[in-house]
Amino acid sequence: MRKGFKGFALAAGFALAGLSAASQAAPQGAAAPAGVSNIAPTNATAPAAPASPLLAQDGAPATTIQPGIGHPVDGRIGIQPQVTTNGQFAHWFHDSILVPLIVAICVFVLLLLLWVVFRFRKSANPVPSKTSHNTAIEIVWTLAPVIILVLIAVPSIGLLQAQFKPAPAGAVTLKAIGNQWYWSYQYPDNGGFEVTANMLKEKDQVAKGERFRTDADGPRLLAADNRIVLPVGVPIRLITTSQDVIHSWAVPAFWIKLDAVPGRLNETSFTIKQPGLYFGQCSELCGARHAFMPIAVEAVPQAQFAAWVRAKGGTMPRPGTPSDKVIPQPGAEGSAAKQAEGNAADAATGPVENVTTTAPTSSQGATGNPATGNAGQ
Ligand SMILES: [Cu+2]
Repeated sequence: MRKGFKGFALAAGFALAGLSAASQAAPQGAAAPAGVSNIAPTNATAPAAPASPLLAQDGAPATTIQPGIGHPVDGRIGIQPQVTTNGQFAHWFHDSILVPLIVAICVFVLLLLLWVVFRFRKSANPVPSKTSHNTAIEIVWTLAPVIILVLIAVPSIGLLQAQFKPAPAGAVTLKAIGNQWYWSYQYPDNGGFEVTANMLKEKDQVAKGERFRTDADGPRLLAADNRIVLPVGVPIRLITTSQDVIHSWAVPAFWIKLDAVPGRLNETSFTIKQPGLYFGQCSELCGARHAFMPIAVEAVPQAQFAAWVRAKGGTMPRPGTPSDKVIPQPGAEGSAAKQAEGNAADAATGPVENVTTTAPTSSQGATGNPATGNAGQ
């Protein structure tokens, strides 16, 4: 709670500052909120980062929403367009194999029923047949479903296997930690910085001066104050765990839904094929605000990812070097809050790049909507 109040106080401060500044439509040059920095070295020395919702937390141009990709669409039926190999295969398997098969079987059974009902109705068939067995037809109606199921099982089990394939060497590790009711993220291979993502509330739900959702942030209930950034074309090792109850990290466009279980690490891997903005939600009933812990992922080219990592105070691992960073489990001695000291020490001794752009690691409170961008509107 204390953190929440602190966040609110900051928000109010920004609101006052914002009164004299400008609205979100203000041109480049408005004052940047504290804690926000640019990733582009060219902007590094410019103190004035525009406070716009079109910019990410670190001041970089946020990926904009692509129509129909990475988020649900009103009235659309079917699976979201997929941007991973497994997702594309599953999409094809569902649309081209399973649905036609199910429709064909349902139509066949329906026609059989209609024929039986009509042909053998009492008036047309007053004397019922005494036949009780027909070996040929019994073999057919046993074997046909077996063959269909075996044919489905082959690609199905292959897909299941692919979904649990361990990430290859050189993968970027993303650790997603479920909390009631928000997500926190760690990048263990990139210096271990943390990102906390809370849902952005609507304008009428926040106190004056607090940040609220705009269309640039994403759809209602899906927009998060901090998007996580992942590189395109690089395998991602997703590890999930939880601080309290079981959550589930799910992004439909990635074909990923992985339970986050307290005291346990679940792992899967995927490779995002196309840059964009992808939204998901916690998909395990986890309590009162289960519906309010969205996931927002920006998939960007590798160089941009590296710039974002550096802006967050992290480092890019050297090729072939395994991570030597040990991140304590949530709640353990030395976790998140106590990590700050260590990060400061790392920053002092580690490779120093873009010194002026190094941002503090993000670890705002669970309930704070930090004031950036549209405060005071
Ligand atoms: Cu949850």
